[in-house]
Amino acid sequence: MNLFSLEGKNAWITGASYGIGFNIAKAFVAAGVKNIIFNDINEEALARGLKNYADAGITNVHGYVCNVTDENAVAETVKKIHAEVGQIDILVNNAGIIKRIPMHEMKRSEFQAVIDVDLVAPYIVSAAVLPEMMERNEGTIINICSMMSELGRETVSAYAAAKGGLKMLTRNICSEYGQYNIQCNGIGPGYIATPQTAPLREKQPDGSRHPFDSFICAKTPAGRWLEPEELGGPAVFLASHASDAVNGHILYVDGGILAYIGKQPE
Ligand code: NAP
Ligand code: GCO
Repeated sequence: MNLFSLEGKNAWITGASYGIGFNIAKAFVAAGVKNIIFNDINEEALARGLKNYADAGITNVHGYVCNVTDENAVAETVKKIHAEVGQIDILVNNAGIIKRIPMHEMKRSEFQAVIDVDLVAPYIVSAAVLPEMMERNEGTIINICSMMSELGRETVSAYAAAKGGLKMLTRNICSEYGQYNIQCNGIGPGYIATPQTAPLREKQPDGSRHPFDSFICAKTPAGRWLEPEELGGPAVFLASHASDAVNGHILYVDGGILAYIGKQPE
């Protein structure tokens, strides 16, 4: 038996048109998943995602337009997935946003928007898939957390509040639904080179590196940003039978940031 096989499984990864979610999908396909299901916020984003999957040669993919903060849209999407694809064996709550604004300048609506996508949506989507998982007495939920589930920094108050909350939602889903043979774990990515972090890596007008770019390399033992592909292996582990006894755990995939005080300036 291949402990890491996902053969026969259907996996729904939210917001997986590109970035971390898309790369987790690619790793799931390599591990033999039967169907990848993903959603994005509108037709245009969905079409871009479908093209990315087609370009990667992935054909067992089902895309849906669904805003994960909209309870009715999520309920409709779950119904469609059950009818058109089948049971949802694995759910990855990946869709996320960030707003980098000093907290005292942030509007309540901006703070709320981040909380809605990064914390409330994982509750909405998990609550929508749990009943069927409970009926089958089997299921896996993976929540994409963050360094900001543990650490703060200037300008990301809403994001840190949401991702800290998501860590505890993960532990609570484990506590509440472990009795149904449901595992809920989190992945806490470090600093990953995706569109979300592109502004932090932008070259300065004089061609020099963005100060945050240098800062993150100094904070990461390997001295580099991580690539979204590097989240694939940990996600396969948490989705597969290899991790059946792992529950309520946040697996930090951070290249060692949380272990390291950082490199002193030269
Ligand atoms: P990304 O490149 O910005 O991708 C996020 C995806 O979520 C996009 O496809 C986006 O769709 C989708 N999305 C946003 N709001 C949505 C909504 N309401 N409904 C449906 N889909 C929605 O981000 P990423 O870097 O791959 O991040 C993925 C996850 O990892 C996020 O939860 C993020 O917070 C987390 N994370 C990222 C890093 C990092 O360094 N990059 C580190 C730790 C954690 P559109 O853009 O197409 O609208
Ligand atoms: C930031 C970043 C982060 C990361 C990530 C860290 O502005 O500090 O965007 O918050 O994206 O979640 O793990």
